[in-house]
Amino acid sequence: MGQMALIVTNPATEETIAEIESAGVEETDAAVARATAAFNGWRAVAPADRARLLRRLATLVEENGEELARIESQNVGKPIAGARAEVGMVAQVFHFYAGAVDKHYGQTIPVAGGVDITFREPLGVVGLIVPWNFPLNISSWKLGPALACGNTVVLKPAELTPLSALRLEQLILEAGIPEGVVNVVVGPGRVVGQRLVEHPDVAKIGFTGSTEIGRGVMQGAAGTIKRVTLELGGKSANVVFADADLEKAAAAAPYAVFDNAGQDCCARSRILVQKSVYDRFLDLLIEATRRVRVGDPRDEATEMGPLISAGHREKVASYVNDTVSAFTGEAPEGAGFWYPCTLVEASNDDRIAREEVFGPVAALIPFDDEEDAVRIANDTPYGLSGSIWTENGARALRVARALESGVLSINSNSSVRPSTPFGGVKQSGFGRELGMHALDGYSEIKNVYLATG
Ligand code: TXE
Repeated sequence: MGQMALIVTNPATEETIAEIESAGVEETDAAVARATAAFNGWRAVAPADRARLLRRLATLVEENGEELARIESQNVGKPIAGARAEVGMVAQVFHFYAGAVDKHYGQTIPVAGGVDITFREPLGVVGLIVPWNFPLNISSWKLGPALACGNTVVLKPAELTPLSALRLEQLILEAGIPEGVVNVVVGPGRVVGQRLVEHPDVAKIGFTGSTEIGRGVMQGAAGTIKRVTLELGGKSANVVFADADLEKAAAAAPYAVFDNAGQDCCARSRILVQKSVYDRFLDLLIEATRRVRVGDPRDEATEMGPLISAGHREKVASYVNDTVSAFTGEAPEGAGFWYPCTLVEASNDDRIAREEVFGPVAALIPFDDEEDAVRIANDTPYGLSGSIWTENGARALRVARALESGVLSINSNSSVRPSTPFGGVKQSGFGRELGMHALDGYSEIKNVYLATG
């Protein structure tokens, strides 16, 4: 039964931008029923035609890019320039999976007495549960491979940020993807999300969100032995060695944690710096952080907007309150959930260095040598991303091999590209999104033996 209206807010102004009827269990079941009914038709669409439909969707995302970027900027508080880049990636992701549809092959395996063939079969109806930090982007990372493999979908955006998914749903239909193949359901996680996790007709949950809720998703999925892919929290390290190009590393470091106001699972929120260059690096970092332009997300020059909500701002502040900040930047006053860029000197045992803050707050931690750096970087329950800054190529690769992390970049902050696998180890989750690897999470291998005897 439909529940009360869901109020959607612009976090930069605190104004209501939409009121949406919130779905409940009944609407979720209806969406699963529509997706179930559409499945046989969708899986039977010829691969080249499925590819063409995904390509048309990618083109529609490009053509409507400015509108989508504005929706995302207004609903999440993202600077408009960054929102445009994110929408650009969404189109690239759909282009990539359009190209992947007919390149995800089975095999023939040498056996005695016959022929053995593997097929890549779709799973059925998949439930996609998405957070509020990159609503459209993360939706596309899951939708692209799910649709390419021939699954049908129920997509649940975060209740704070449903607007871009609702617009995307219209574009999906406009692209000619049949009705029922993608169904967006807006409602509370503990109702709609929970129902998807437990629903007997949902074959898999693709989840991005907190480790805590991810744990519940995994438990809930056990009842029906659902497949799950979990992209969870992070506490990634940005490791700066004394032999790094310090100017370059310091100029990049703020954007590794203040992008999206730090509400990024890949945020390199622990900055590990070799002791011999610590003071110099700190000076450079403060200088670079001072230059981050915080303000109105509609302004083309803005680099950082507000946090998502008042409650989230309180949570972020609670991490900083009992520490001594090395630097606190400027943030607008008045309406909006603003929080300044903050640098804190810490030990890896401090709460601020152990838990995901999910705000523009970086903890600086000194280290002695390479061994010490690897030890500290790995001393966390998480393992999603990270950066290594050094001009020594052998060291870069040695440390990259030693770090417990699903994604790493050397002399860069970059974590995601449409064609390369993305995902975590340890309590950051499992399964890979993006690239050809994501297709494995949205298909099942069927083995068929034909006796030729
Ligand atoms: O995440 P939730 P929240 C982290 C980050 C942040 C914290 C809380 O530290 O501060 O999580 O954010 C749906 N069954 N990350 O509360 O609750 C929910 O509706 C099924 C890291 O927003 O995990 C939303 O669609 N689904 C992360 C999605 O789960 C449920 C991104 C994520 O919400 C559910 C976001 C339930 N019982 C937050 N309860 C990252 N790593 O990128 C909620 N949901």
